[in-house]
Order: sequence, then C-alpha cells, then structure tokens
Amino acid sequence: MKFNRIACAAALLLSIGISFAMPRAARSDNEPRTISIVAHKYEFVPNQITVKKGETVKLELSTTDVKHGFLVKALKIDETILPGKTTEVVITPDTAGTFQGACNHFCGFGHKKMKMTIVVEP
Ligand SMILES: [Cu+2]
Repeated sequence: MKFNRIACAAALLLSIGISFAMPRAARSDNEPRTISIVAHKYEFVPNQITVKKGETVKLELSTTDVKHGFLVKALKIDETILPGKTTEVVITPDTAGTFQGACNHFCGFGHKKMKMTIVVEP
C-alpha cells in the first residue's frame, strides 16, 4: 500500500510538472526565431542569413576577438559588437530583397572583407 501511495504521489507530481511545462513551451513558440551571428577577424559566421518578409527575428551578435560593427543600412541596423557581450537586435523586414551589411568598425587589415548578406524572401 505504501508503495502505491508513493507511486500515486509521483504520478501527481509528474502531471503537475507537465501542466506547468506546457504553457512555457507554448509561450516560447511565440518568441521570434533567434539567429546567432558571430563576428571575428575578418568574417561574420554565418555570412548570409535568410528571413521572410514580415517575420520577426532576433539577431544575437557576438565577437570572439575584437570590437566589430554590424551595419545593414537598408534594414536600419547599426550595432556595435563588443567582446564578452551579446548584442540583440530584433528586426521585422517589410521589404523583400538582398541586403548587404558590413563591419563598420575598423578591426584590422582585412576589415573591408567583413561583409554580410541578409536575404529577405517575399
Ligand atoms: Cu571591421
């Protein structure tokens, strides 16, 4: 009998746990898709991302070495990426197209090579 009671309590706790976990899972579905972009001398990884027109996405920008910039004029993105810090930018592009971005903080001899492409699908 004692074992049954323990099993019952365990099942109850499990079902409570599941019912608490479900709304959390549902909520995270509503959060924007997150895309991590890591900068280092002299590239962005990945150097091309694709999003849908009207889709809200969160860009998480970080650097593994020095300070970089992240400029995508057409999408009004102009951020500084600092070592040890993640810079978040939330965008909802309303125009389809292929947009060029670049590092706009001089980071060394290959700085001009630091390009980035954001494709916005219709
Ligand atoms: Cu640079």
